[in-house]
Amino acid sequence: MKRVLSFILVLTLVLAVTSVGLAHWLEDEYDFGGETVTIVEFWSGSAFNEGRGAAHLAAIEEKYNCTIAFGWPGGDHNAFVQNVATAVMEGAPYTLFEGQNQWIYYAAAEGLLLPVGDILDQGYYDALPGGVGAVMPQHNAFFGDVYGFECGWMGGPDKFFQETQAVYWNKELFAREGLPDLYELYESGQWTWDAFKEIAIKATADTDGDGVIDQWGYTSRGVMTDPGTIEYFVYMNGGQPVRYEGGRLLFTMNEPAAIEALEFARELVDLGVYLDYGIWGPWQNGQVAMNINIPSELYGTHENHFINQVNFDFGYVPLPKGPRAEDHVAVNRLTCFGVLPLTAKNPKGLIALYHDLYEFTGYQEPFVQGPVYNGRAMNARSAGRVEDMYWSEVIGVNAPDLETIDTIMWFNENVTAMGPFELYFAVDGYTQTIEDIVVNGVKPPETGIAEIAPMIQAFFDELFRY
Ligand SMILES: [Ca+2]
Repeated sequence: MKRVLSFILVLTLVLAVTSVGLAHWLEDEYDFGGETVTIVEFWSGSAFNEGRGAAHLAAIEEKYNCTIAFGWPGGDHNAFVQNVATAVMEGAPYTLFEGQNQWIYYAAAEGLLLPVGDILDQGYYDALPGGVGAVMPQHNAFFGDVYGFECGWMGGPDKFFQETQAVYWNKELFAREGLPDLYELYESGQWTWDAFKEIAIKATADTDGDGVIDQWGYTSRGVMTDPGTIEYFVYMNGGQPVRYEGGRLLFTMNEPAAIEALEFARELVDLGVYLDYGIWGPWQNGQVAMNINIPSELYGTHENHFINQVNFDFGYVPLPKGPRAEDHVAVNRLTCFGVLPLTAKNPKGLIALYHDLYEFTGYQEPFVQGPVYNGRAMNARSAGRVEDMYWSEVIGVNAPDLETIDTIMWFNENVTAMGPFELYFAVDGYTQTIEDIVVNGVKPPETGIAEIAPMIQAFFDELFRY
């Protein structure tokens, strides 16, 4: 009996070793026959201009028998879609793009992208560092097809919650104005829109008596008409701005949770407790009680690393919940993926080359060098080290208190992807509608949304050939 068990054990071990030993297609050899492979990426290949980067580029060109050229994907969804469309029209066989998820939804809706669901097998996801492979399938699918493979820009252990918002709060201002501790409110289940509004009202003041308000309740990452600003409030209230139903993408800003969110935002503007563009100077000057913003502003490079450039104590608490919500939300608006135009040939080879190229650059020490704080981290397969560095050095060094770490860890475990809501920003009149409802207060939310909704739904239906 013992012998049989041992045999089974040995057999199991052999099988295990064999399955690991089988080369995944990422590790296969690919030959592009001397052709040009074009990588359209956010830094236009600047990592490979000189030194180690240039040497690495040359080695990859030799390994894959190709010449590598670089391009830039564009600064918004229009430019991105246009660039992908151009590649498709030219029949580009060896071009790949980095893009933001919201742009990718658009390009996918236009039928410009090659679905890669059959290619991104479990072995692919398993090969990605940290928890990225486990989370990615929730984010890279669109209307039942998979389009995105892992992309270095905006890669990092925080890849899927970098753009998740929460509330930075100025503890000293709160104490000075006799406002409650937001961590205590959150812990006791009282961190609600009512509490948020009440605090914002009490914090707003003319502190020097010159008749002009110089201290505000809150500011947000974007202005009211920017993608995401209003939508975060919709999610806070248990709603969604768009939803799939029976194969159709529905515009759902006319539903009660969303209408309430618009009403709430309008009320805050009306009360004068909200400040446009307050996330930098006014926050740093201590003139804003609450700053709805993203975690990566806490630990970015100097150009966007502004949240903790302050001389007061502050904290970071999840967003308050609206009256219809059962719980607090962590939703992520934005992340990035690599995609292939519909005309791509040898997709496995292109994806393997891409990962090979970004694996061993100077960005390998992403938290101490490179143009972005975590630039190419996710392509480094030394995942555990990167993840450890993220929590111990990036978050550990920059978090102002332990509760901030709790908030960011809560993101890490609970974040869900926002749907493709940014598509409706392409509809003429949408941002004006939000402006009229929230900023100018000249239209009730139901009226404004009822007027624009048919246009947006028709746009969706045409885009998706429903
Ligand atoms: Ca004043």
